[in-house]
Amino acid sequence: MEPNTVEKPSVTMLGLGAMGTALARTWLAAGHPLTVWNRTPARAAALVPEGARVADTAAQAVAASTLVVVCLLDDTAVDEVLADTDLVGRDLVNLTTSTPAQARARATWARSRGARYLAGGIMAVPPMIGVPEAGGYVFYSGSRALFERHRETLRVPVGTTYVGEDAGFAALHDVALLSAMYGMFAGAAHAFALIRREDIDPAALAPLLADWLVAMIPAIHQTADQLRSGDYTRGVVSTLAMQVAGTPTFLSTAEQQGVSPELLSPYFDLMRRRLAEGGGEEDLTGVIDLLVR
Ligand code: FVH
Repeated sequence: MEPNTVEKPSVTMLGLGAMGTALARTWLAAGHPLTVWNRTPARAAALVPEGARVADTAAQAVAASTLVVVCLLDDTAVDEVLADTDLVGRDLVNLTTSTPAQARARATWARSRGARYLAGGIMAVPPMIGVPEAGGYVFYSGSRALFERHRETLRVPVGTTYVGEDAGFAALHDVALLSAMYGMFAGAAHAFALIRREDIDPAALAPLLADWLVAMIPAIHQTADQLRSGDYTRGVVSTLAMQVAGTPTFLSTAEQQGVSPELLSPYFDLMRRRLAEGGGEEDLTGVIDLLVR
């Protein structure tokens, strides 16, 4: 068999924190020539045995490859690191967590500096990088042409999901999913608090809770279907009126168990407001309209 002599595209990686290092290692392992730079040089030096070339400055690192991947703490760090670099002709892929507004502003800024721009929102933690079965991925948005050009390289560390030309969409999808995650964690925190003072092993509740949350997942698709159709009664199984009638049971149980209702009450307040507006026969979807100002 002929040896594979096609050289993989070279990559520059700026930022070698926990995430940047994990990303860098996968490109090195896959045979991509990799130039790295990090504010604290020891983190870059640690990758030399794996084949990384270390640049002395961010500007030198940017000059080393057309594809420049940035994974820094925040947008302020991106400003500082890229300030004295020449981005003309570079394909800048920014995986730093940002707000949608920051991502859009950064895209405009990058284009004004002569770069093509792709924004990323990482849906993974470092141990998931380079482990396809872990299910992590990165949301990308901005230049579709740029995404297509580097798709093969970008998918080396973790999966890719392109969500549109608007550079803010990757951040928006990232924050939307993580916000839902925090809602789930809040619900689980309340559940564990309810049993905290009882002779119930949290480890016994955990699988029941996890299975229940998984069983409720189809409701998310039903919500989307109702939002698209504008008919919030479509397919409703448990009406808002019925669910509001049940809320005193939840609040009384919390009180009896000595648990603050502060995580549940705001959601119940919204349910009651929607009921008062006449949404009793609907699903819970009407709450979304109360949130959108
Ligand atoms: N780690 C995680 O679980 C999450 C998963 C989801 C995505 N996030 C985002 O990824 C970005 C980087 O996160 P990280 O885990 O690599 O973060 P750290 O390990 O804290 O490394 C931070 C790097 O940023 C450098 N840095 C910070 N400030 C500056 C600055 N002013 N100038 C230059 N570099 C700066 C820092 O350098 P050093 O401390 O090593 O010198 C690290 O390279 C982030 O947006 C997460 O939200 C990770």
